[in-house]
Amino acid sequence: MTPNHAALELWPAAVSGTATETDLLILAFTVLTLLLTVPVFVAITYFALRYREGSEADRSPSGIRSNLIEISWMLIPFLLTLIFFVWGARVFIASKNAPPDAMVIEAIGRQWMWKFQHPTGQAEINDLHVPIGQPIRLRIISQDVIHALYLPALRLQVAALPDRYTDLWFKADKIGTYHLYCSEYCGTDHSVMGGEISFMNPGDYQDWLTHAGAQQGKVAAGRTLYEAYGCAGCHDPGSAVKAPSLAGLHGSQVKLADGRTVAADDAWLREKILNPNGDRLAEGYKQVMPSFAGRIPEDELGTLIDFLKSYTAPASGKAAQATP
Ligand code: HEC
Ligand SMILES: [Cu+2]
Repeated sequence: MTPNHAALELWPAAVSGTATETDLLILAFTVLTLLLTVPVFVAITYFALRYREGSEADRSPSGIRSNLIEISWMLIPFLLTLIFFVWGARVFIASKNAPPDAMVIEAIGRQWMWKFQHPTGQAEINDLHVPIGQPIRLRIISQDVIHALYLPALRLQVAALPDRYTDLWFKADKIGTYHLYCSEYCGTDHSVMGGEISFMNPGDYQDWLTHAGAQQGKVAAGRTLYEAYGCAGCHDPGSAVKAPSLAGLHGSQVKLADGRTVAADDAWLREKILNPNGDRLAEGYKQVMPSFAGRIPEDELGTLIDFLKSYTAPASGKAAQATP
């Protein structure tokens, strides 16, 4: 697909409701700013000419003293700009809270490329294909320095940080292909760290997925990693090491040896795997879990966490099975 961005555009295309609303917000705020400042500049010019040195203008005091005028010139612009505070805050908060049914795509920044991984396992470099009409959440992380994922057609930009997940979500409603960029200076080839995002009809997206290679699903791939890195050797029932079962762990509350209780979310799992012996020891267990920092690459870590997320409590007696 060739990108359908014109060489010279006055206003970049907007492909989601949020993007259109962001434009409207900026436009309306610009108009308000003009309404509030243009009269001031016109008045300054007028008075500068009318009362210039040597003019015959009447300079006797006008005698007008009105509290009403004083209060209203301050209060009305204040209230008008406050509307934009509320409006802007609403757009911002909505853009931070993905609907729970959003499809999650992994985005990993590294010097100097973006890697995207679809829930069904397909991965792509620099380009991203997504279906329209469906909420999509990008779970973003960096494997080295700070990057930022910038999607102008969606009016969204989020930093990609090492060691911490950030996210953004959108629901596109127009098909098309647009630029995506890294917008945080990240070294020599920062300027070429980018590609294209294609918004496709759901049917075309399915075709694309098939085309991109029907690979092992992410959960199944995660199970493979879970075994390959030896997690299963300690954590599965029947192991010689006394280690807690990880089935049903994601989303639960975990008791730590130091008495704290933490929520086992993506970020916490990630920290636990990379640095298990910091201050994250589980209550009633010994410090035997090795650190996997530097051993598991970022994309595999994401896959592993996806597996743990879907890893439910085992049926009684038999080994735990992940729901693919
Ligand atoms: C040598 C054995 C061993 C290996 C290998 C191991 N773990 Fe652990 N793990 C433990 C033990 C023991 C604990 C409990 C003590 C602690 O919190 O460190 C634990 C705790 C955890 C916890 C916290 C569980 C809770 O209830 O607090 C998570 C999550 C975890 N491991 C994930 C993994 C993953 C993922 C891997 C593979 C990449 C892995 N572990 C590899 C032994 C191991
Ligand atoms: Cu970058």
